[in-house]
Amino acid sequence: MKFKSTAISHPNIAFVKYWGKKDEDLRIPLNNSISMNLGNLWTKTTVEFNDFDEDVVIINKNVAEGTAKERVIKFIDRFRNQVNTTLKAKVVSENNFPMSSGIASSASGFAALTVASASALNLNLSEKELSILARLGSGSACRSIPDGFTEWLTGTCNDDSYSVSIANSEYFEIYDLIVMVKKEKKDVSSTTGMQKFNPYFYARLAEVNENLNFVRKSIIDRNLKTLGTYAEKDCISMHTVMMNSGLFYWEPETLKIMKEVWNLRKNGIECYFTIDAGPNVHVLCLHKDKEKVKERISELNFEILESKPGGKARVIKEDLF
Ligand code: 2P0
Repeated sequence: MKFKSTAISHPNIAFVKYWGKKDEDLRIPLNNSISMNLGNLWTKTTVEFNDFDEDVVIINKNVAEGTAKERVIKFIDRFRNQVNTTLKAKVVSENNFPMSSGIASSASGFAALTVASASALNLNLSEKELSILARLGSGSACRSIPDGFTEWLTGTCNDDSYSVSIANSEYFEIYDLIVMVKKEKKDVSSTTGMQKFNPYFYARLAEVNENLNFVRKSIIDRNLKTLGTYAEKDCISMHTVMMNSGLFYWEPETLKIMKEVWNLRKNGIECYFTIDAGPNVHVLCLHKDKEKVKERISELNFEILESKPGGKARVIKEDLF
């Protein structure tokens, strides 16, 4: 019997953000979050359990060592424990987007690793079980398991903190234009950053349910105006919390693009921004405005990565080794 399988998954962009945990080890978040899978970007991961001498992890053709390798092996151990095996693992993973681009490769990375590992060991897991396992690797990874637009339900314990699909990837054709401000790796990781608790977390929690309700409904109604308005509000709310922990992810160019988005809107071109734990700006728009937005931002000399909504994390036939 062959214990080998390959999966593909997409990173995601949150419209209502995850920032702060009520349980660090289990990665149980303080609030629900809502995101869209980015279909044009992917991670493919092949996992094989076999009679190897040692565990090997290769990411983007480089052999992983140190903490990066340890995080993957700790994750793989959960699967080994489930089936009571001591077989060693070979993990090979590739992204079609630069790891240093500020797009969370941990989300698509752990989602693909979850689906490939479960499939390699012939575990017949539900989407909910896969999402729970992915969350233990990296919180936002649980949102990359279901299809399209997904909501991570906070839950109270390991068994009820997972993501569900609000709408599939074909339901609402919106575009994320990722404006690259800086390609270097960020100084402070999200995991470390969100541990720096401060009083503004409470202020954010007081308004986040309203943002969730509007964003969830705007996806169902296919209403970019409401989605964008509340995504911008939620992004600024999260960055306020971050800044009060001494984490300034914005660069001058970040603000320049934010203002350009407002300017474009004033001129009748509908677009909205959101920003993750980094300086790059995600500009959301409909197909009809996409080329105009791209043209204007290219004039300001920024590189753009474009994506439409993506599907769920799934097994594919082409192995990477
Ligand atoms: C999000 N981020 O909702 C937010 C917005 C970053 C800013 O989820 O500690 O890498 O592994 O659970 O998943 C990034 O956090 O953190 C993230 P861990 P993760 O997309």
